[in-house]
Amino acid sequence: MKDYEYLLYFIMGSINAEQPLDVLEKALKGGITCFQLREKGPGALRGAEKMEFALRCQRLCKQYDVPFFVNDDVELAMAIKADGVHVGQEDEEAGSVREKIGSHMKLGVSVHTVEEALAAQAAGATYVGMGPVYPTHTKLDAKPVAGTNMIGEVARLIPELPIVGIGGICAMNAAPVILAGASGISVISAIAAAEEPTQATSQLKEVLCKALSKYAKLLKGEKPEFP
Ligand code: FQP
Ligand code: MG
Repeated sequence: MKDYEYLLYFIMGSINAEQPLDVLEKALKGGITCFQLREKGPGALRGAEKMEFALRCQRLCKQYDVPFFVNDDVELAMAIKADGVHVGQEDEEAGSVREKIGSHMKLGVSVHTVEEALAAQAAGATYVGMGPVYPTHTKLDAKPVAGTNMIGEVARLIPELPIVGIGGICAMNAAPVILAGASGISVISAIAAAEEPTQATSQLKEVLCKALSKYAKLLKGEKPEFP
């Protein structure tokens, strides 16, 4: 079974927008289903300021009943009782994170191969992030563009493990990620850099919902009614 909690997964840090809390609230109003605080890069908050900002984001997410994840910082995630934490292959090892956070908190792990996906699942990952699906400017140390093929492979091999596609995804190119078997997509710029974040979010959501119903029909062997 897929878990559509990750259908529209917004990631942001304080440096990704001029008014980040305002953008987060607009994204929540527009219908994001999950949020990750990714506080890194030049000028990112640290220490007490980071914690304060995290708590504000968390409070907003609670108001909209949207799960709140922390990127990389396992200690912060535990200190503020986030819903989950996300780590990559260069961060703390997934198995040791799972041991620290216990069985209740959610764990996202970035993977780039089938082997990494299997290892992440064995280590206790709740979902995996896969990308960059398309070229991105937001992450300077991003790996080469992966497209959607690897998502399809992992989805077929581990159907019970939700996959989140990430990297360069926007309303125009989101559908193929879902049709490849991802449970959702993750965006930073498509919402944080939008002139109207609420509208950008609801537009993305509509594209995703349409792609999902098309995907469900394809799985059942029915002909979808829209292109
Ligand atoms: N997938 C996702 C998610 N979130 C992420 N932050 C990443 C992938 C990337 O450690 P990582 O994780 O490779 O880089 P960074 O810490 O710089 O983000 F699936 F949640 F969308
Ligand atoms: Mg990381």
